[in-house]
Amino acid sequence: MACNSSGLSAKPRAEFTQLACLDVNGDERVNADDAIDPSLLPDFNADGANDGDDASFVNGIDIQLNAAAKGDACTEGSKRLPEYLVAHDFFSRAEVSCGSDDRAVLVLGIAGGVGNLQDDDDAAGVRDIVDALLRAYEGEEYDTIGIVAGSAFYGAENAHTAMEEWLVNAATVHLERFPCLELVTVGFSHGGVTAEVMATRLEAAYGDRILATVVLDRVDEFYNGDLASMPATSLLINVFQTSDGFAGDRVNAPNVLNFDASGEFAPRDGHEGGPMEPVRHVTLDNSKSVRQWIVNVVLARS
Ligand SMILES: [Ca+2]
Ligand SMILES: [Ca+2]
Repeated sequence: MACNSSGLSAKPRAEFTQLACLDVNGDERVNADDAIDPSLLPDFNADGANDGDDASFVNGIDIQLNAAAKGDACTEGSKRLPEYLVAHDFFSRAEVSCGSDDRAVLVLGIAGGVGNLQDDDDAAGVRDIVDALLRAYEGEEYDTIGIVAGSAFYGAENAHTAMEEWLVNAATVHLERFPCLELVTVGFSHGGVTAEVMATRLEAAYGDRILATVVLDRVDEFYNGDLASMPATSLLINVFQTSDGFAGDRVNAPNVLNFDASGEFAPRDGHEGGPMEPVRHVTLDNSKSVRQWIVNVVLARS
Protein backbone atom coordinates (compact mmCIF):
# COMPACT_ATOMS: atom_id res chain seq x y z
CA MET A 1 0.00 0.00 0.00
CA ALA A 2 1.31 3.41 -0.95
CA CYS A 3 2.43 5.50 1.98
CA ASN A 4 -0.25 8.14 1.41
CA SER A 5 -3.12 5.76 0.68
CA SER A 6 -6.10 6.24 3.01
CA GLY A 7 -7.48 2.70 2.80
CA LEU A 8 -10.85 4.25 1.85
CA SER A 9 -12.21 3.60 -1.62
CA ALA A 10 -14.30 6.78 -1.49
CA LYS A 11 -11.24 8.95 -0.84
CA PRO A 12 -8.05 7.09 -1.72
CA ARG A 13 -5.42 9.51 -0.45
CA ALA A 14 -4.72 10.87 3.01
CA GLU A 15 -2.67 13.28 5.05
CA PHE A 16 -1.32 11.22 7.96
CA THR A 17 -0.26 12.72 11.27
CA GLN A 18 1.57 11.31 14.26
CA LEU A 19 0.07 13.76 16.69
CA ALA A 20 2.90 13.97 19.25
CA CYS A 21 5.21 15.12 16.46
CA LEU A 22 3.18 18.33 16.20
CA ASP A 23 5.37 19.50 19.11
CA VAL A 24 7.69 21.24 16.64
CA ASN A 25 9.33 23.47 19.26
CA GLY A 26 10.14 20.49 21.47
CA ASP A 27 8.73 21.82 24.75
CA GLU A 28 6.69 18.63 25.38
CA ARG A 29 3.39 20.42 24.78
CA VAL A 30 1.32 20.59 21.61
CA ASN A 31 -0.28 24.01 21.45
CA ALA A 32 -0.46 27.31 19.59
CA ASP A 33 3.28 27.87 20.01
CA ASP A 34 3.80 24.98 17.60
CA ALA A 35 1.61 26.64 14.96
CA ILE A 36 3.55 29.91 14.73
CA ASP A 37 5.23 28.67 11.55
CA PRO A 38 2.53 26.65 9.71
CA SER A 39 5.08 25.49 7.13
CA LEU A 40 6.19 22.99 9.80
CA LEU A 41 2.69 21.50 10.15
CA PRO A 42 0.89 18.85 8.08
CA ASP A 43 -1.32 19.98 5.22
CA PHE A 44 -4.47 18.87 7.03
CA ASN A 45 -6.88 20.17 4.38
CA ALA A 46 -4.77 18.87 1.48
CA ASP A 47 -4.83 22.16 -0.43
CA GLY A 48 -1.12 22.11 -1.18
CA ALA A 49 -0.39 24.98 1.22
CA ASN A 50 0.81 24.73 4.81
CA ASP A 51 -0.80 27.84 6.21
CA GLY A 52 -3.25 29.26 8.72
CA ASP A 53 -5.97 26.83 7.67
CA ASP A 54 -3.75 24.03 8.95
CA ALA A 55 -2.59 25.96 12.01
CA SER A 56 -6.22 26.12 13.23
CA PHE A 57 -6.08 22.45 14.12
CA VAL A 58 -3.19 23.09 16.51
CA ASN A 59 -4.09 26.58 17.78
CA GLY A 60 -7.14 25.31 19.62
CA ILE A 61 -5.43 22.67 21.73
CA ASP A 62 -3.00 22.52 24.62
CA ILE A 63 -1.81 18.96 25.26
CA GLN A 64 0.89 17.92 27.69
CA LEU A 65 3.22 15.25 26.33
CA ASN A 66 5.13 12.66 28.31
CA ALA A 67 8.77 12.78 27.25
CA ALA A 68 9.35 9.10 28.02
CA ALA A 69 6.24 7.94 26.19
CA LYS A 70 6.98 10.20 23.25
CA GLY A 71 10.50 8.81 23.21
CA ASP A 72 12.33 9.21 19.96
CA ALA A 73 9.25 8.59 17.84
CA CYS A 74 9.54 11.94 16.12
CA THR A 75 13.27 12.12 15.56
CA GLU A 76 14.68 12.09 12.07
CA GLY A 77 14.65 8.63 10.52
CA SER A 78 12.59 6.96 13.23
CA LYS A 79 9.52 4.91 12.41
CA ARG A 80 6.42 7.03 12.04
CA LEU A 81 3.19 5.77 13.61
CA PRO A 82 0.36 8.05 12.59
CA GLU A 83 -2.88 7.71 14.56
CA TYR A 84 -4.81 10.38 12.62
CA LEU A 85 -5.63 10.72 8.95
CA VAL A 86 -7.66 13.11 6.86
CA ALA A 87 -8.70 11.46 3.61
CA HIS A 88 -9.07 13.20 0.26
CA ASP A 89 -9.42 12.42 -3.42
CA PHE A 90 -6.41 12.31 -5.71
CA PHE A 91 -6.67 15.89 -6.89
CA SER A 92 -8.99 17.54 -4.43
CA ARG A 93 -8.83 19.12 -1.02
CA ALA A 94 -10.24 17.76 2.21
CA GLU A 95 -12.86 20.51 2.05
CA VAL A 96 -16.50 20.91 1.10
CA SER A 97 -18.42 23.67 -0.63
CA CYS A 98 -21.37 25.34 1.05
CA GLY A 99 -23.39 27.01 -1.68
CA SER A 100 -27.10 27.56 -1.23
CA ASP A 101 -28.19 24.04 -2.19
CA ASP A 102 -25.11 22.20 -0.99
CA ARG A 103 -25.17 19.55 1.70
CA ALA A 104 -22.00 18.27 3.29
CA VAL A 105 -21.00 15.78 5.94
CA LEU A 106 -17.88 14.99 7.93
CA VAL A 107 -17.67 11.26 8.64
CA LEU A 108 -15.20 10.69 11.47
CA GLY A 109 -14.24 7.17 12.55
CA ILE A 110 -12.47 6.33 15.81
CA ALA A 111 -10.97 2.84 16.13
CA GLY A 112 -10.29 0.96 19.34
CA GLY A 113 -6.58 0.33 19.17
CA VAL A 114 -4.47 1.89 16.44
CA GLY A 115 -0.77 1.28 15.97
CA ASN A 116 -0.08 2.76 12.56
CA LEU A 117 -2.81 3.96 10.22
CA GLN A 118 -0.44 3.64 7.28
CA ASP A 119 -1.03 -0.11 7.66
CA ASP A 120 -4.48 -0.59 6.16
CA ASP A 121 -5.10 -3.64 8.36
CA ASP A 122 -5.15 -1.17 11.23
CA ALA A 123 -8.65 0.10 12.01
CA ALA A 124 -9.91 -1.97 9.06
CA GLY A 125 -13.46 -2.34 10.38
CA VAL A 126 -13.89 1.32 11.25
CA ARG A 127 -12.41 2.29 7.88
CA ASP A 128 -14.94 0.06 6.11
CA ILE A 129 -17.84 1.68 7.99
CA VAL A 130 -16.53 5.20 7.31
CA ASP A 131 -16.03 4.27 3.66
CA ALA A 132 -19.55 2.86 3.31
CA LEU A 133 -21.02 6.02 4.87
CA LEU A 134 -18.95 8.29 2.62
CA ARG A 135 -20.05 6.36 -0.48
CA ALA A 136 -23.69 6.46 0.59
CA TYR A 137 -23.59 10.21 1.23
CA GLU A 138 -21.78 10.85 -2.05
CA GLY A 139 -24.58 8.88 -3.72
CA GLU A 140 -26.96 11.43 -2.19
CA GLU A 141 -24.89 14.29 -3.67
CA TYR A 142 -23.29 15.30 -0.40
CA ASP A 143 -19.81 16.79 -0.29
CA THR A 144 -17.82 14.78 2.21
CA ILE A 145 -14.75 14.85 4.42
CA GLY A 146 -13.43 11.59 5.90
CA ILE A 147 -11.28 11.29 9.01
CA VAL A 148 -9.99 8.16 10.75
CA ALA A 149 -8.30 8.22 14.14
CA GLY A 150 -7.34 5.98 17.00
CA SER A 151 -8.70 6.51 20.50
CA ALA A 152 -5.25 7.28 21.94
CA PHE A 153 -2.90 10.22 21.26
CA TYR A 154 0.44 8.46 21.72
CA GLY A 155 3.04 10.29 23.72
CA ALA A 156 0.52 12.46 25.58
CA GLU A 157 0.47 12.51 29.37
CA ASN A 158 -3.07 11.07 29.14
CA ALA A 159 -3.47 9.52 25.70
CA HIS A 160 -7.27 9.24 25.85
CA THR A 161 -7.93 12.70 27.25
CA ALA A 162 -5.59 14.14 24.64
CA MET A 163 -7.36 12.39 21.76
CA GLU A 164 -10.72 13.63 23.07
CA GLU A 165 -9.35 17.19 23.04
CA TRP A 166 -7.72 16.78 19.63
CA LEU A 167 -10.85 15.39 17.94
CA VAL A 168 -13.29 17.85 19.53
CA ASN A 169 -11.10 20.66 18.27
CA ALA A 170 -10.69 19.12 14.81
CA ALA A 171 -14.45 18.69 14.45
CA THR A 172 -15.03 22.23 15.71
CA VAL A 173 -12.59 23.70 13.19
CA HIS A 174 -14.37 21.88 10.36
CA LEU A 175 -17.87 22.84 11.59
CA GLU A 176 -16.86 26.50 11.95
CA ARG A 177 -15.12 26.61 8.57
CA PHE A 178 -17.99 25.00 6.62
CA PRO A 179 -21.39 26.24 7.83
CA CYS A 180 -23.33 23.58 5.91
CA LEU A 181 -21.23 20.72 7.28
CA GLU A 182 -22.96 18.08 9.39
CA LEU A 183 -21.25 15.40 11.47
CA VAL A 184 -21.43 11.62 11.75
CA THR A 185 -19.03 10.00 14.20
CA VAL A 186 -18.42 6.25 14.40
CA GLY A 187 -16.51 4.79 17.33
CA PHE A 188 -15.59 1.17 18.07
CA SER A 189 -14.62 -0.21 21.51
CA HIS A 190 -12.50 2.48 23.24
CA GLY A 191 -13.32 4.69 20.27
CA GLY A 192 -16.97 4.42 21.28
CA VAL A 193 -16.18 6.27 24.49
CA THR A 194 -14.27 8.94 22.55
CA ALA A 195 -17.21 9.33 20.16
CA GLU A 196 -19.64 9.86 23.04
CA VAL A 197 -17.33 12.43 24.62
CA MET A 198 -17.12 14.28 21.30
CA ALA A 199 -20.89 14.40 20.87
CA THR A 200 -21.38 15.55 24.45
CA ARG A 201 -18.92 18.43 24.10
CA LEU A 202 -20.17 19.47 20.66
CA GLU A 203 -23.89 19.27 21.43
CA ALA A 204 -24.36 22.72 22.94
CA ALA A 205 -22.93 24.60 19.97
CA TYR A 206 -23.58 22.15 17.12
CA GLY A 207 -26.29 19.77 18.30
CA ASP A 208 -28.48 20.39 15.27
CA ARG A 209 -25.56 19.48 13.00
CA ILE A 210 -24.78 16.13 14.65
CA LEU A 211 -26.63 13.69 12.40
CA ALA A 212 -25.62 10.67 14.46
CA THR A 213 -23.00 9.26 16.78
CA VAL A 214 -22.61 5.55 16.15
CA VAL A 215 -21.02 3.48 18.89
CA LEU A 216 -20.07 -0.17 18.41
CA ASP A 217 -19.42 -2.21 21.56
CA ARG A 218 -18.31 0.68 23.73
CA VAL A 219 -15.68 -0.60 26.16
CA ASP A 220 -14.47 1.57 29.02
CA GLU A 221 -12.10 -0.83 30.81
CA PHE A 222 -8.57 0.63 30.61
CA TYR A 223 -9.93 3.88 29.15
CA ASN A 224 -8.33 6.75 31.07
CA GLY A 225 -10.29 9.64 29.64
CA ASP A 226 -13.78 11.04 30.27
CA LEU A 227 -16.11 8.21 31.31
CA ALA A 228 -18.89 10.50 32.54
CA SER A 229 -20.00 12.22 29.33
CA MET A 230 -23.06 10.99 27.48
CA PRO A 231 -24.79 12.94 24.71
CA ALA A 232 -28.17 14.06 25.98
CA THR A 233 -29.95 15.48 22.94
CA SER A 234 -28.24 14.31 19.74
CA LEU A 235 -28.87 10.85 18.31
CA LEU A 236 -26.70 8.08 19.73
CA ILE A 237 -26.87 4.80 17.82
CA ASN A 238 -25.67 2.10 20.18
CA VAL A 239 -24.67 -1.15 18.47
CA PHE A 240 -23.60 -3.94 20.77
CA GLN A 241 -23.18 -7.70 21.08
CA THR A 242 -23.33 -9.85 24.19
CA SER A 243 -21.59 -13.05 23.12
CA ASP A 244 -18.23 -12.45 24.75
CA GLY A 245 -16.57 -10.73 27.69
CA PHE A 246 -15.80 -7.48 25.93
CA ALA A 247 -19.34 -6.49 25.19
CA GLY A 248 -21.26 -3.29 24.85
CA ASP A 249 -24.52 -2.73 26.65
CA ARG A 250 -28.00 -1.40 26.08
CA VAL A 251 -28.40 2.30 26.94
CA ASN A 252 -31.83 3.47 28.00
CA ALA A 253 -32.27 7.14 27.14
CA PRO A 254 -34.66 9.02 24.83
CA ASN A 255 -31.93 9.99 22.36
CA VAL A 256 -30.49 6.48 22.06
CA LEU A 257 -31.33 3.92 19.38
CA ASN A 258 -30.14 0.48 20.48
CA PHE A 259 -29.26 -2.40 18.17
CA ASP A 260 -28.41 -5.74 19.77
CA ALA A 261 -26.31 -7.24 16.97
CA SER A 262 -25.62 -10.52 18.77
CA GLY A 263 -27.53 -12.39 16.06
CA GLU A 264 -25.42 -10.93 13.22
CA PHE A 265 -22.53 -12.68 11.51
CA ALA A 266 -19.00 -11.67 10.58
CA PRO A 267 -15.94 -13.45 9.19
CA ARG A 268 -14.22 -15.42 11.96
CA ASP A 269 -10.92 -13.61 11.43
CA GLY A 270 -12.42 -10.17 11.00
CA HIS A 271 -11.03 -8.23 8.03
CA GLU A 272 -8.77 -11.19 7.21
CA GLY A 273 -11.80 -13.31 6.36
CA GLY A 274 -12.58 -16.87 7.34
CA PRO A 275 -15.94 -18.62 7.68
CA MET A 276 -18.96 -16.64 8.82
CA GLU A 277 -19.61 -16.88 12.55
CA PRO A 278 -21.77 -14.98 15.05
CA VAL A 279 -20.16 -11.63 15.80
CA ARG A 280 -17.79 -11.22 18.72
CA HIS A 281 -16.34 -8.02 20.11
CA VAL A 282 -13.34 -8.10 17.79
CA THR A 283 -15.43 -8.82 14.69
CA LEU A 284 -18.49 -6.63 15.31
CA ASP A 285 -16.94 -3.83 13.23
CA ASN A 286 -16.15 -6.29 10.41
CA SER A 287 -19.75 -7.47 9.94
CA LYS A 288 -21.14 -6.53 6.56
CA SER A 289 -24.76 -6.77 7.75
CA VAL A 290 -24.04 -4.54 10.77
CA ARG A 291 -22.28 -2.05 8.49
CA GLN A 292 -25.23 -2.01 6.10
CA TRP A 293 -27.68 -1.55 8.98
CA ILE A 294 -25.67 1.46 10.19
CA VAL A 295 -25.59 3.02 6.72
CA ASN A 296 -29.33 2.54 6.26
CA VAL A 297 -30.26 3.99 9.65
CA VAL A 298 -27.86 6.95 9.48
CA LEU A 299 -28.81 7.87 5.92
CA ALA A 300 -32.50 7.71 6.81
CA ARG A 301 -31.84 10.44 9.38
CA SER A 302 -30.25 12.81 6.89
CA1 LIG B 1 5.32 22.51 21.69
CA1 LIG C 1 -3.38 23.33 3.96
